[in-house]
Amino acid sequence: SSPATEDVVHWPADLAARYRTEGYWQGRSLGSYVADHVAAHPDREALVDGDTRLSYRQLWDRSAALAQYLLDLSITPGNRILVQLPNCWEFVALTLACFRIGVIPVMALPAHRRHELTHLAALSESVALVVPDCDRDTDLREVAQQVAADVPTIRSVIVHGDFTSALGEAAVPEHSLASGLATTARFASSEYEPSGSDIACFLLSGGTTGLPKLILRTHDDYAYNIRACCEVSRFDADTVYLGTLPSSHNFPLACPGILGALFVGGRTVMLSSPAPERALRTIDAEAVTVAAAVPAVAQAWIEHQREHGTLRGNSFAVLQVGGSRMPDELAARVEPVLGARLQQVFGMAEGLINMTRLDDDSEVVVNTQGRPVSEADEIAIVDEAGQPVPDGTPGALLTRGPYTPRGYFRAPDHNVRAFTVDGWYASGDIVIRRPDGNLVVAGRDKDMINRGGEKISAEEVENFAYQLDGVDMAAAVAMPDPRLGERVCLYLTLTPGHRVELDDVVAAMDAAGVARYKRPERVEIVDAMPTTKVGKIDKKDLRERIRDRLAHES
Ligand code: J2J
Repeated sequence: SSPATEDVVHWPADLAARYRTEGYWQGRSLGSYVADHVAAHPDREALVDGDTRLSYRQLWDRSAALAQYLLDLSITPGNRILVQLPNCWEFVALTLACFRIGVIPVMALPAHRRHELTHLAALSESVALVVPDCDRDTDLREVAQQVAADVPTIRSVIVHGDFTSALGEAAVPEHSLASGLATTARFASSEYEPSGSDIACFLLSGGTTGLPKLILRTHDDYAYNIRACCEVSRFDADTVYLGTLPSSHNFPLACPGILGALFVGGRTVMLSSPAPERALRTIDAEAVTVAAAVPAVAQAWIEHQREHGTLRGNSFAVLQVGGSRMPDELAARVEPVLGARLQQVFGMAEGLINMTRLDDDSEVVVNTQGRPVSEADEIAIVDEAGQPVPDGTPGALLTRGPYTPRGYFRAPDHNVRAFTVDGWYASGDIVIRRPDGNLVVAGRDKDMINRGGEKISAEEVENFAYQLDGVDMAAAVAMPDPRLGERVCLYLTLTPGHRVELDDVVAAMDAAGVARYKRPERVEIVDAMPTTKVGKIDKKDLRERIRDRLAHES
């Protein structure tokens, strides 16, 4: 039931040995770091979600109940389960339960729908799905059953939330997370304790290919990711972290995020949405010290604070911002308006995390995306021939290190392109290294659209366009947006006599069960696609066209 070895790319043995001897990898499970705090101060508050307040002991007990429940459902060490939950304390309890018994959560996003869930479940050979009863107007119990009908490894669906209404057609049995939490815990944790080299979880790649890849993170490497981030962000027992970005993202989960707060004996306050009024009120009410946001959220908080002055307290010390490029003008407003120090974070679920330091000069914090969190992170910035470029010159960012895996799960063909023969991960980001070592993200050479931090593969959108009658050529490109940074614009050429509009593309994507955030927001019909010298569609030209056109329209 554990993944086959040929699906997994390991670090070279000598390097792995070095990471162990030098203490980066400590040979411990993620849960064991939390267990230390359960033992040392069981009654300290660990997690707050609305009216629910859980001490370290209570959170630990609930995770034990869920662990036992999974075992009762014959979900055993090495099995994968697809987890799609909103931000809630149950997400944390379930994640810990998995970490404690070596069940591997696949971190799906709340916005995912049948299309993504089916792919992720099939690729990971998940044995169960964990979903909320609904999200917005979508009945996810129904979606989960459709996924289960298409993915033969799935044996059960575990539902969080309303469980009373009858289900139309059920491919597999449904269970409730609530009854799992009511399980009288009796599992002997030592029996299942994972080792450091075991797989802890699967994160999702931002995706430049048609369908997202799975990133396998071991207990050793992810624990180091968390510890290194905790150190740079100075997390400690007094930290109160606001978990408001979707928890299954690497940033709020582990950089240092929710898990970071648990690693240091701090507290996390969960919020289901980053909407400004409630978020700012919660920061005051819970004396939050640190929050993580994407630039669009930071902007919304700043605007709200300027207009309403909601934030009055002085607990808020650090606002981490990352996921997409923060405009320098916005960065400059964080501290004056919110009173919190800005920490820019340029990270990736594939590993490498860069951060500005809390004691950096304002100039660095405002104008750069920081530097690697670990002295063991290797980075190289290279030109098209793969040769290093001098500081100050843009180049493609390559990286290796103790928490940057050497390959995607079960993706040998893609790995050849995404990793060099020497094991460097090609992030697809174009960066400039300043002489002081800080990086500035200057662009990218990957075919992805970054919509307010959510990553959209151009190829995936184009594939849906190609399914429409009359579409001859399709090219999805980023168009600038003042709030989200980028949105998807779809360029099409059509076979004569056909008409295709934005609604048709959106309808096709909806029918296929695709997450809403991937929808193109504008279609441009052209007579012919511009091409490069080698005959590929010239997306740079298209990006410039739509940028000029939008500037003209406004
Ligand atoms: C520009 N681009 C950025 C930034 C990420 C912390 C923070 C973010 C992520 C994340 C993460 C950027 N400026 N500050 O996992 O732990 C773009 C880059 C990068 C890609 C990774 C974390 N911060 N990006 O965003 O896996 O293009 O991780 O390669 O979702 O986001 O996306 P993702």
